[in-house]
Parts: sequence; C-alpha cells; structure tokens
Amino acid sequence: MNQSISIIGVPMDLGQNRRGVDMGPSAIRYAGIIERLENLKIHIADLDDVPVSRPDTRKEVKDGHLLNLQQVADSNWKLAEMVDQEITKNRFPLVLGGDHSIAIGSLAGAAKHNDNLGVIWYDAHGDLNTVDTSPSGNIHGMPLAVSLGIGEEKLTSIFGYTPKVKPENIVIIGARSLDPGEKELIRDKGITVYSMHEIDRLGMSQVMNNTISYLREQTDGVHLSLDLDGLDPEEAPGVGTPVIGGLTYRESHLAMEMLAEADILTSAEFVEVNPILDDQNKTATMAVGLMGSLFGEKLK
Ligand code: 4U7
Ligand code: MN
Ligand code: MN
Ligand code: MN
Repeated sequence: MNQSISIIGVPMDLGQNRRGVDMGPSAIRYAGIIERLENLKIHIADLDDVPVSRPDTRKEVKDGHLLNLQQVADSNWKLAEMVDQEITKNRFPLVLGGDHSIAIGSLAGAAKHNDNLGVIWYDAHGDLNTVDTSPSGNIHGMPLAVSLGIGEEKLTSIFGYTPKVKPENIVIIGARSLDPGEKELIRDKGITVYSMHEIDRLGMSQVMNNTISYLREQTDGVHLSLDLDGLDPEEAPGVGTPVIGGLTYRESHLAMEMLAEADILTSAEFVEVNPILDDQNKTATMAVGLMGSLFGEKLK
C-alpha cells in the first residue's frame, strides 16, 4: 500500500436527519488516528476539512423528496476535487465522515483514476435507494446507487461524469437491512452481497478471501467504504441508523488485516460515526483500531 496518506475530514450531516454525525471527523482525530498511523511509519498529511454549512444556523431544505440536495451536491463536488488531487499526487486518500452521502464525492474523485474501480461496501445497509425507492428522502441511503449512475441527476453528474462504478465491481459486506427497491436493484444488476446470512455460514475469513480474489481479478483499484453501522450496535453504538445482529469488532478487525495483507486498496473512508449517540467515544476508538489494522499494524 501507498505509505503516504492524506486524511480528509468531511463534517457532513446533511444526508440524514440526526444531529451529531458532523462531529465524526473530530471524534476520530480525538481518538488518536494521526498518532496511530504515524507509529506505523506512515507519512500522514491531515488536510483541511471539506466545507459543509454549519448545522446550527441552517434551515432544513427539501427538494421534492430529497433532503438538502444542493448542499450535499456542493460539498461532494469539493470532496471529489480533493480526493482526485491527492491521488494525482500519489497519496492515499483516507476520508473521515460524516454521514455516508460523502461516498458520492469520494468515489467521484477516486474513479477518475480507474476504469474499473472496485468497491467494498461494508455496511448494514445497501445505500442503493433512489428518489423513487427511498423511504426517508435521506441521501446517505443513496450513494451507491448514485455512483452506479442511478437517481437524481444533480448527484449522479458530480465531478462531470457518470457512472463512477460498475455493478460487477461492487461487493457489499454485512447487509441486514435492505429496502424492497434496493433488493430489486441488487437482483437486476447482479451486485455481489455477503449479507449476515452468508457471513454466518462461511465465516469472515472465507468471505474476505472470496472478495479479495474476485476484486483482484476484476478491478484495477479498490475503494473501501466502511459504515460503522456494519458493526453490531452493542459494540459500536455511536451511529445514526443502528441495526441489531451485526458484525463483531473481531470479524471487522480480521477483514481489515486481510485487506492490509492483500494490498489491494487505493482509497478508503470511514463514515457515520456519531459522537452524540456514542458511549465514551467507543465507536470512534473502534474506527481508529480498524484503521490501524487496515494500514498494517500487525504486519510491521
Ligand atoms: B447508511 C434507509 F430506510 N435504507 O434509505 C434509508 F432504512 O449510510 C436507511 O447506511 C439508510 O447509514 C441508512 O433511509 C444509510 C432506511
Ligand atoms: Mn451506509
Ligand atoms: Mn448503514
Ligand atoms: Mn447509518
């Protein structure tokens, strides 16, 4: 893996309607991400946060069914530029959220550099809703569909091209809450999903072996998009949309170690940490532990 990492914070909470997830980047920095990675002799540059309008002064804006559409689009366009710039400088972008709508910008920036970008979507949810299928109107439930070029044009057209990823290059891991429209899209597009059912049957080790060998063959770079709600809320309570029956810290840790060893990632993001809903910054601390493993703690 590229041993020069650029950390980009995105204090984004506009993609959903609970307070606090905008403080995710601060909570992860406070939990010691910089020191943790510097101990691995990795060169870290902590870049400025992407500008997002302040939650205390803004009014809720609904664009039809979509919450805060224009502001989500504007911040994601800026994030895409930053991710693109860092990759151009041969640095590994590590994006800290913020709600999961920021994957739109991360993928828009990253996919500029790959014709066949792979995506590992580690999440309790599919995030494959569109304006027509979304039960909530929250854009954090849509970024994967948007990146496939499906949904609202203001979002799919971010960074001037669409689609960003191909359905056959996506692997979803940890799913246990999929809306009807998302299930239909998964079937139609043939997206690979290791739901909790498959993980229970095969074990995380087999799931990661399959994922890694498939993406290594199929793609020319891989983005990891890790939503902390993929983990079980008993262990990671600081998330806005918890779903019981999730992945353990140990399983997630193993997944990160296997990714480190496989050395297939070209960018990554950790999202949906909400310190207001957390217990003593436990979820952010867990995110830092996972990032330590992802960047080779056990290998060095
Ligand atoms: B997250 C949901 F309806 N599917 O679209 C929706 F259940 O980024 C939840 O994975 C989305 O946390 C969760 O609103 C988005 C809902
Ligand atoms: Mn998500
Ligand atoms: Mn989720
Ligand atoms: Mn969530």
